Amino acid sequence: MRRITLSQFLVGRQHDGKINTDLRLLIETIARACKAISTRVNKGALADGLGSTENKNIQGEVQKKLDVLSNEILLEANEWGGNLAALASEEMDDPKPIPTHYPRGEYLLLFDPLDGSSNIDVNISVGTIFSVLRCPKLDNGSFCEPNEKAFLQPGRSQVAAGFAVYGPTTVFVLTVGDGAHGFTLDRETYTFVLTHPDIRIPEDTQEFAINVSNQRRWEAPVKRYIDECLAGKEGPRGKDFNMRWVASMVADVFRVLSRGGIFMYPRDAKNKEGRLRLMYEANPMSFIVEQAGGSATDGKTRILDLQPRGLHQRVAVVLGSRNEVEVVAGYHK
Ligand code: AFP
Repeated sequence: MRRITLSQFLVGRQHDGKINTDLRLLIETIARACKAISTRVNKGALADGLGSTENKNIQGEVQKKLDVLSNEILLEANEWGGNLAALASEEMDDPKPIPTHYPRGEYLLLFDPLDGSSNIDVNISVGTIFSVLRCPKLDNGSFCEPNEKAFLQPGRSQVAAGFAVYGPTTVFVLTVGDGAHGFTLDRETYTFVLTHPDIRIPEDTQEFAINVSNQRRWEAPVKRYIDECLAGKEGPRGKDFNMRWVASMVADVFRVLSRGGIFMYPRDAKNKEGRLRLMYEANPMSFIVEQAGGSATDGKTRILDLQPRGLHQRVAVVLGSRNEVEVVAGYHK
């Protein structure tokens, strides 16, 4: 049976009344930008795309050349479509309102243009993560000023979210609130084709993902959980566990979506708020994971229920196979 393309999938969702034309155009535009980023990432050292710039982003992290380029690709692709009020990015201190010489629309777009960029120079999978919110409206029905405050909505307000993982294949994973679906880039036709319809995360797992080098800094519930995984069959869990850690959230989350698992970046003595960013990493990934039947918490609270305080705030993340996330949440109680 012929597979359908991302465009056909989105037209279908529009016919079902799930999304409107503006949101369909927005997602198509983001996917087209991800194709352009994928092409640049795949060129690697051949295109002088590796290495770092001299400047740092608001996180105080040295910006890789491809971080900056990926951000520019997403900005240029999305500023003229007439469906956005503003954009926000890990690579930009403040939100960027759509320039006044372009029409504005009802959506707010947030993205991490190149997640896992510390892996770029060593040829390990990286990706792009995005989240779509509605711009709040004033009582008279006009849009609020699309400043930082307009973006500070809990993750459950997202209308769409997704990510592209640039790995052995480029896969675009999307949710518009009715399941999570994966589209593989067919490089012959240069179109995204539906290859992973209605992704379901197994409720149980024997595979955990965490950066164990932080172990001495973890809080007690995390220490207990990982110790029990390491104790294996002879320990309280009564089964052996395996470990994976790519240090690219997009790659680790795609693996969890594909075969189950639990992904953790907990808060610790060094990363007191956690390391991952709420608005454009944890929220979109949590939306996708929940739509695939998994769950996502900061240890105590469902991530999608967290009220953001700042555009670049960090958060602890425990997400994946529902029953395993429940074990960790139970230890935090
Ligand atoms: P970079 O984009 O700076 O490489 O960070 C990637 C990331 O935000 C996320 O994708 C990884 O899961 C996590 O950080 C890796 O953190 P560690 O380098 O501390 O393992």
